[in-house]
Amino acid sequence: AEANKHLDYDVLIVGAGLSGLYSLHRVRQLGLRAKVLEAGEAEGGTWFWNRYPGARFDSESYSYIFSFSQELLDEWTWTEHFSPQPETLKYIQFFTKKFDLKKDIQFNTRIQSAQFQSPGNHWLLTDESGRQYTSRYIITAMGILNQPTLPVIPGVDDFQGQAWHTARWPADHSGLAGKRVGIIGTGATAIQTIQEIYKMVGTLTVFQRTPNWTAPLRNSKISEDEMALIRQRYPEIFQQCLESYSCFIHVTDSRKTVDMSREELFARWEELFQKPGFSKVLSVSADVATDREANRLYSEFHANKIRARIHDPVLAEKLIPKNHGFGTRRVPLESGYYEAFNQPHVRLVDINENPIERITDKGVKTRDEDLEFDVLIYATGFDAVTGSFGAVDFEGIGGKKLKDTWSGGIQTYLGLTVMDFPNMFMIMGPHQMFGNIPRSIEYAVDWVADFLEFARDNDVRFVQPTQEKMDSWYSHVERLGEGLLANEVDSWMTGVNKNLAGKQKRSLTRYNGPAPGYRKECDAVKARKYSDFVLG
Ligand code: NA7
Repeated sequence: AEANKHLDYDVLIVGAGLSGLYSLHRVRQLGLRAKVLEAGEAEGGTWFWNRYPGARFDSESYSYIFSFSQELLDEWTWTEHFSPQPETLKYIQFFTKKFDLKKDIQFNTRIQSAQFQSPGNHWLLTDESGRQYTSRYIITAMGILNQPTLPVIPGVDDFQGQAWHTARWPADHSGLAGKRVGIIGTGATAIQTIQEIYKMVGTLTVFQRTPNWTAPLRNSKISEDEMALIRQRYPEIFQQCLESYSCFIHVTDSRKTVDMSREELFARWEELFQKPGFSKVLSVSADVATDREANRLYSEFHANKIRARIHDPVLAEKLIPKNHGFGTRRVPLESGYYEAFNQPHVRLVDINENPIERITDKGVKTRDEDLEFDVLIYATGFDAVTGSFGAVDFEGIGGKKLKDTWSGGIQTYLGLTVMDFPNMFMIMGPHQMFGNIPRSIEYAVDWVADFLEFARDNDVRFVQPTQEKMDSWYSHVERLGEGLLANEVDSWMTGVNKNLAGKQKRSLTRYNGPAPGYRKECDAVKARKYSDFVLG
């Protein structure tokens, strides 16, 4: 830290969501001078911005939080098995207060550029207002879904009613009562939104391009007694997360689908279907994710579940995905989504049959109809994973731009670092383990903190991976993805966003393998005392 005295900070952290908050806590524990720069007016990141009605975890609340502090686990009480957004935000506020993090967070500060300074080996960050900040290291903690994208439809600016993206929901939505509302999109966000807002609006029209698989969440309240039991079970819960493929508590069935009789199979699937949470996604046999026939059978099982819930058989077929199998895109969990469509005031417009031609001043003009709305909601997703990086002008050694480095495909080492962008660590960067996000965040932040401790003790002022290491990481991640049906489908997980010119083709976006394998690789790099990196 002596060597950094002329700099404003040892470490600058961009973003005050879970990644940034925990980074700040860990970095401060090392005695380093740190600051979090956050664009929003308060902490919470994803859980600050996404406050649409119905926003909630679809992972068990007590598995989807920080595990590092026994005190925090003891003091916090969850009231629902799948926490709604307001409670999650309160948890984050509680955490922030408990560890006195706010004094080192600067809100309302949107970083516009980040330039690596060589000579000097430090970073220079500039915010929107032109204010500058210097530090030896930077940690990007910007989130994987934080740049909302609007649909590319002519006339989006013409609409004279109220319109917003789900990630920019107005604080007060009492204005929806009795209104004629249209919603575009049927992804995870839309599914959670639709199943809530149909209860308050006058009419709801859902514009669907691709139906998604979704299955019952089966949320329930947590009593005080149950919470006491959960507290006792925390070590066991986190151990389960540690051992599982993607850090969830659900255990994959070790049997092969083809080895099971039809009776056995359907009895098992029915059992999983009745359970709360991701069991129906994660506790089936692993071959459902790779074997076409297994996947087809399981998809058909779910299609029949949908058919049983939708009164109109023609409508039911429209709501059943035909071009991608169950689990090949992120499966959100629902509470009454299908029942919404049985209501006379809710209508589905399949835009493959009746395309949207333009947004007008009064609503939406489809090929066949002129529809009028008071409110238009865009549940149209995000410029995922790399979008946060695209929003900042990252400049590395020799004026190299990060967007150029990644233009032909994302390159990273461990999903944590990039060559030519020294002293920069990414939390939830591309090619990093996603799965249970808080579990992945905790691991990545701990790994980075361990490195910073090493750097502090060994007076390291420069760190970057080599091209060779990035190439081998890319091949490793690519190899792990072979045979995954999910990688044959367009989604934000495979780097596709049809509303963005640069994201029309699939690319390698996330780490494709099991979390224990990811951690093994990263642990080995640490055990080698970071000799995989160029250190200076
Ligand atoms: P998603 O999953 O990217 O969903 C976006 C939805 O919006 C999806 O149904 C899209 O259809 C639809 N969309 C996007 N653009 C258009 C246009 N131009 N016309 C019609 N429909 C469109 O984002 P979410 O916010 O729902 O979820 C993101 C993640 O957040 C989720 O996985 C959770 O982990 C939390 P498409 O499928 O592209 O045909």
